[in-house]
Amino acid sequence: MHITRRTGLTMLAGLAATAGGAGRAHMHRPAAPGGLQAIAASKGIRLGACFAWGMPGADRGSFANPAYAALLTRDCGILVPENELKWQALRPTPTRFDFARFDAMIAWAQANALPVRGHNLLWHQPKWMPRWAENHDFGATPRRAAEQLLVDHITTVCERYGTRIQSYDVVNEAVNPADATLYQTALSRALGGSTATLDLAFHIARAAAPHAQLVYNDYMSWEPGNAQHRAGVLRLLEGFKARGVPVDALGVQSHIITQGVDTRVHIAALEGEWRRFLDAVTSMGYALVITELDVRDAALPADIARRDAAVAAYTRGYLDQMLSYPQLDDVLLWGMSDRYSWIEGFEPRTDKARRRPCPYDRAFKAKPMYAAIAAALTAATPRIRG
Ligand code: 9MR
Repeated sequence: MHITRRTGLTMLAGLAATAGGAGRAHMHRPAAPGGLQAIAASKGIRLGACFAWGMPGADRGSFANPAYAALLTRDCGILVPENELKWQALRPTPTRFDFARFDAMIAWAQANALPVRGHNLLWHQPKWMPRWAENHDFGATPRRAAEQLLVDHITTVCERYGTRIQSYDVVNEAVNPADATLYQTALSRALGGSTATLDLAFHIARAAAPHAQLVYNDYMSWEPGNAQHRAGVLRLLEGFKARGVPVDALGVQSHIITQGVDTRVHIAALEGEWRRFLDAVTSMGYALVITELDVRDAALPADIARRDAAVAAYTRGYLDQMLSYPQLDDVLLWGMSDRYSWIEGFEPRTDKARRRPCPYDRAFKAKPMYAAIAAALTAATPRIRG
């Protein structure tokens, strides 16, 4: 089955979930001694992180910042662009693609034999689409025009990077946590609805990147308040199966939120429902990927030693749960250093203390969270690869 850029949904009708996907071909890079990836590799796991584009030497979480690059090459076996593959970054206009930044990132990763995940092919919320896409005139045949836009976008990206990208977040955050329904965008309205849009995105991705693992990525988590979100995601995953949509894995973002210093008590309270959710996901045949792990510490005291200890314990408890699933091979952090974490801007602490969500602090010194990740990897059962 080959989908050209001219192919629309009509031509995709009846398309079965084609073979392929779930490509687990790993690029083999000897892990740096003493880093997290060295431990992960001994278990058949990959540990990774997001990274950014930046001017050479700029103070950013970028490959071009030697201090950050050193953490990536020391601890990682896989990377993901934090922003540079999103529509907002790639698509300045309906007709143009701007690949310059991501090209530079993937070139650096390749030169260091680090595989890169693709994040993402469709962030299915109006506020995360480019402004032009939300105001787009889909013309006299809106459905055809919308299909064309989606086919063009996904095919262009997948064909450009070919087998250099082995795993894509095809659809990101389509479920509204408030009521478990799917968001609508201008694109999905023109295309005939959210379900048709998400299904089409996966079909196009499978056709354009048949080697790649295709992931639905979302932030439903284990803390209280996520029940609706989890239910919506389960319903979506069930629907994909029922309709034969080629989705290989659930991306569990894992922006986890500490509940207080008594981490043991909190984890004990959370793990039952969380396991029921993960059991439901994996029993449908989906693999799991931790795509964006970091820790929100608002519920913890400002005192750094106490805060770091609780963040570490919470991370360890979470990873122990997650790594007990043999369906989980890849664990990616949403940033290696507190210095560049998105959380500081998104959710500053009321006491103004700087957030500490990552394994390294602002001076690139390893924190207790680093040791917790190392310990969880050390304790993990080795993965058996076919
Ligand atoms: O960390 C990202 C931040 O720099 C961006 O401004 C933001 C909007 O593009 O996206 C952040 O990353 C998000 C990711 O793409 C999807 N899951 C939630 C992440 C944190 O908001």
